[in-house]
Amino acid sequence: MPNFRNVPAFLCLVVASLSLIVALPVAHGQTLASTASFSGSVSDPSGARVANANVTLKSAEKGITRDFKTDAEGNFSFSLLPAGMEQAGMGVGPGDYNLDGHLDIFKTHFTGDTAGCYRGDGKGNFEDVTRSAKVGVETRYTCWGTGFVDFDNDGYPDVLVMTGSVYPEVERKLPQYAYKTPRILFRNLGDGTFEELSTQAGTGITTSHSSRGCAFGDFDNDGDMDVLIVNVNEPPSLLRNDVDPKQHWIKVKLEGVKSNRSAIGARVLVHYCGKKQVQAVVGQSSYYSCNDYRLHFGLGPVASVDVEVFWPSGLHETHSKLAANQLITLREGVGRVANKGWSRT
Ligand SMILES: [Ca+2]
Ligand SMILES: [Ca+2]
Ligand SMILES: [Ca+2]
Repeated sequence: MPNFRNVPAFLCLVVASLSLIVALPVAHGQTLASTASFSGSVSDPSGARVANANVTLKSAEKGITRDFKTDAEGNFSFSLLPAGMEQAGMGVGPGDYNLDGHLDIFKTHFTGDTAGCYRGDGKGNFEDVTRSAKVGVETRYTCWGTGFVDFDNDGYPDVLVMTGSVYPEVERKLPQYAYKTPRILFRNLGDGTFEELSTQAGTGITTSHSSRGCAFGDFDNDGDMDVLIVNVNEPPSLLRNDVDPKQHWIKVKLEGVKSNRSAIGARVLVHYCGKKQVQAVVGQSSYYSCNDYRLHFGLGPVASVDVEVFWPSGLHETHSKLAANQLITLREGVGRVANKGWSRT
């Protein structure tokens, strides 16, 4: 069970960073009229080494999610995600909630609507599994930053969602639409479904704020994922997560050589318990935020894992029997190198 507590937020300026919004006003001859980009996520769900950009746009009348696809020359075309659905997209995060090695997408929406969970098939196609994954139970809040992160290190990525109304004046007339609202935590049950944890995950979750972006990372390097949250007109929240230390984990940091040095665009596949989880190194995430570049995989009781790296250059490397509970730094074409800025042994 993850347990989040607020800690003094003086570190926030070190950790927090605003990142780009994917802005694609014209996509290869197709015009997007009356839209505004809120957040985006660029990844390569099909492994074809051409990126897809899942962009949440809010039009003048209705919010629409566009799934941009690129061809080998870098030209974009777009389609709705999934076809025909219109929702007020806010934040978006890629991850692999069902451990099939294919990137999935979690996307947040306005109050009165469900969040969206889209299961990828590894070929660039996504199926809306919001209902079957049981994340459609929560519709009370306007939702923003989000992501698939394994907060309890049981091996199954969970979901955390930031919330907060847009208009502070509304609650005076309509008290059911509070300006400050609690965070939402969905625990992955490992069978393709989630359960919402409301009061069980600590005061960092239950305390109300009007939050927007969030960045996931392990700021205290103790092997569990913490969260930095940006709030409107108040200090940020830095939530320290405390979980069962018996659960294992591994972190993978990539250094590109032929690829870009930050390895943005790379995919890492970790094999454990007969399953495989994929994560992508992305330049932006959630909502106006940027996560820790060290990819974190909860492993449950597993003591060692096999790791595959798909570099943006096209190089595919495999590293076998890596022990759990450590950071692994992998340099493209070289292999494992010494960690930098990591005191844990
Ligand atoms: Ca998946
Ligand atoms: Ca979990
Ligand atoms: Ca931590």
